[in-house]
Amino acid sequence: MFCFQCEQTAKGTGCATGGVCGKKADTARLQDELTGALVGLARVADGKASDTTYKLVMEGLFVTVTNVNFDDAAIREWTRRVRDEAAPFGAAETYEMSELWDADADVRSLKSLLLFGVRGVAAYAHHAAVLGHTHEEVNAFLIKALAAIGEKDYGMDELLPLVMETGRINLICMEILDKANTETFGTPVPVTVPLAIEPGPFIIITGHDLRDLKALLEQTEGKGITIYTHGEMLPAHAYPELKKHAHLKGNFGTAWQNQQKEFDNVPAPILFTTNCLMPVKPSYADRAFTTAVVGYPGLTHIGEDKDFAPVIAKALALGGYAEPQARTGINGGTTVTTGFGHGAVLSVAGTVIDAVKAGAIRRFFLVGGCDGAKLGRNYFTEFVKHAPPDTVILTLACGKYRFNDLDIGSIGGLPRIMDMGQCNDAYSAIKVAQALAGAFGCGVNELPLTLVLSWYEQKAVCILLTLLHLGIKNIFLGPSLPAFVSPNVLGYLVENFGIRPISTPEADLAAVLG
Ligand code: FSO
Ligand code: SF4
Repeated sequence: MFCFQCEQTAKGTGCATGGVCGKKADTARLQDELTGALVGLARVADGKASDTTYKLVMEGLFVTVTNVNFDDAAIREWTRRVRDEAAPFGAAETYEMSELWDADADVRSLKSLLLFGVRGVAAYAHHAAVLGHTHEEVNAFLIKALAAIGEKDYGMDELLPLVMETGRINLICMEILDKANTETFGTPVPVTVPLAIEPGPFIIITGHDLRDLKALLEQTEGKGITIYTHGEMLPAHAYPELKKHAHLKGNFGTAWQNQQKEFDNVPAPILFTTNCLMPVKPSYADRAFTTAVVGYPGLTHIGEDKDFAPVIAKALALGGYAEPQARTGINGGTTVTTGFGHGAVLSVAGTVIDAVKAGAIRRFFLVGGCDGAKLGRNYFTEFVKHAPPDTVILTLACGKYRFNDLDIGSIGGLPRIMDMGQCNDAYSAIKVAQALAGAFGCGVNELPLTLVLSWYEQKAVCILLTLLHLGIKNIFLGPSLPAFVSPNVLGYLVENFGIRPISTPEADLAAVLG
């Protein structure tokens, strides 16, 4: 096997005998086969694809994102469906992924950026699609990008523009997902979310899919079951159409990499709607459920009918805790806040602008992105702790669990930590930055704003490409640089966008604040 698509890849170069994520060599080979089949489909379906083709492409790409699907049988079935879809378009040649992994360093780097980028885009497109929102340009680009991966003669000149275009397409994708979420569930409002668990049967729901949460809330209504969000599901508490369900009670646990420890010994089922799923321990395998593109051998999978009856039955059988459980976040806090999307932040834009003009807010830091297991990720906690009191921390995605239970005070009535939502809500950060730039009559790069990003998997790749597409410079990136960025490609990114690896919180803060 060969895989180097995520931040925790072995030795910072590539997983070759088994994944650090727990992916076995056979599964990696099947994922490559699926991707090769998608490339083959794209090469014959370009210009002829139907909605069924697009849906399959979206799912096929999403399935291979890190920590989504470890189920060989399910992956084989997707490959079969992709090949069947390709058949009527003509004889699809098989693309061997080894061609990509063995290619010249720069071609391999750019094709990887393209592939991993569209895997991320496909995940967001999938979330929008299940809410009825699709975009022709996004669909067509997924096909175009996959077809390009199969082009043997493509070099830097052809691939670099496609990599940059991935950022533009992902911006469209995040925009339609924002529209899908807000039109379906309302505009997020700031909320304080408890970390305690109430007595009685409960269900933990994790991942990014808000539609699944809505269905679960409806199916558990009046059954004496309470619902707790985990990981990237936390921002759900801020959406009016979700928070109106009184049994959506609070948030459980921290970021994805702690799940094996946190899900142990809990008298409740866990529903995985998307990544990040870690190899499931036997101690909770009988109460872990998957749905949509997520899969793990031996777990009960909830199908497209979204009938969560088995999850509900498990919750009732386990019964939950007899007594209330006080729980805290990583830093000892008992609550967290969320809901500071562009709707909420821009509704107080006047206050924000006045605070900047008066010097009460010296700088905004967007400290966002994925969490992960590496020790160096403590950087992000320390960065927030060391940020001076006249700075504001905007955050999003699962990396926030390092610091979102900290109370670092407020400025002029605005909390100093504002959670904008999931990783895809990077769109909110972009909207806010563009609105502030408009108000101050400057470009985004001239704003008192610094981006300090943590990456882990492929959705972070497409978000980074979007930020580059928007011309955003001097982004701090950590905890380490992607293994799939070749020295030449890194040189291009540094020269044109000033991307810099994180160093220490103290040094980076000093470099920005002087
Ligand atoms: Fe985190 Fe996992 Fe949302 Fe990722 S839960 S790491 S970038 O899937 O998608 O932030
Ligand atoms: Fe390794 Fe990451 Fe690939 Fe898993 S997803 S096999 S950890 S590079």
